[in-house]
Amino acid sequence: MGASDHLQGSIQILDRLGTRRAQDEAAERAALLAGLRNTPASLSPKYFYDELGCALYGAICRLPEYYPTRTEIALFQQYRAEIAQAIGSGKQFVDLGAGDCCKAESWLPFLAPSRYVAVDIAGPEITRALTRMAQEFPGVPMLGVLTDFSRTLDLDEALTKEPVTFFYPGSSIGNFTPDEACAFLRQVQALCAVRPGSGLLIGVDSKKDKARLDAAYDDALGVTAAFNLNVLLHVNRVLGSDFDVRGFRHRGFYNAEAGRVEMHLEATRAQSVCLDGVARPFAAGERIHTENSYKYLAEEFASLLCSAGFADLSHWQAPGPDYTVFYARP
Ligand code: AVI
Repeated sequence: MGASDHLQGSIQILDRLGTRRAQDEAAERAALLAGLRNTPASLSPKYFYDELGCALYGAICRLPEYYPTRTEIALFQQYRAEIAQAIGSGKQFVDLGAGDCCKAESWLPFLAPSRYVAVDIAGPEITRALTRMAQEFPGVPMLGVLTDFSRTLDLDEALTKEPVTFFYPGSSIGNFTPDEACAFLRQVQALCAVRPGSGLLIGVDSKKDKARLDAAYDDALGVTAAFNLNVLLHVNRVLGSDFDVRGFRHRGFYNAEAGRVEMHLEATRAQSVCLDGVARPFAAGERIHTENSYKYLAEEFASLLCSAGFADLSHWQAPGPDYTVFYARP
């Protein structure tokens, strides 16, 4: 274990984030500043997930308008036995973007994994969740890997040579551009290819009518608005900037031409924000692009998986088809 790794009871935590942050904190900061100074301004959606952001995302998943989570859960419940049979049991189970680990929890009794590896950028949340998981599944060794896998999936060291089931639910793949998604899937494929018997279980949201997608990302209670605006508080802590949350409003809508939902923060008035000692003026109506959420027809996503080197695909679909779950093998 490295200096930043530690044990908590039967749980091991590998803090790749701490190690990497120490190495290139300056580069992270420079990239964030450059994005905010650009016209149009943008930032990486990974800044959504501070403690409050994780809690707000948990609340989004319970909203009546936000159908992806409950649609995926229903799909998993309906086809659990069939999917579990396709995957097989006794493998390492790697939960990408594990969060509160709730999505993986229901799979453990069916897949009887040799170990559970929760990978996430959010440290406090993963430690809390693994403590709960360790009590629920005392026979399954638990490993938490704190890393930002939107850059590289450096998991080789954390995995044994045994087969792995990668689990990437919630259509989080949609938060990458299609090119980034392909590059990410290639990394997963490479980790699978050297461990025969491995595969990827992934959930993907479908293209659908604009009204449903608009509502899913701009809900009546304003939870998604709070989730989006909270990124400014997080950025203020990271950069020491002085964004005024009340000076921006949430925008979330489906861009059918681009096949993606876009989230932006729109300046409600002309204002100036101090970014690293330099004023960044925002005109009234000017936007910061905070997130893309790409939506895929099943055949589009199947072809993306094939481009990434996966050859053996099975899929299960929710009515509509609103949502698709794939199990992909090299
Ligand atoms: C995490 N990710 C899959 C969510 C999505 O739907 O793109 C994040 C989110 N953004 C707004 N609502 C939910």
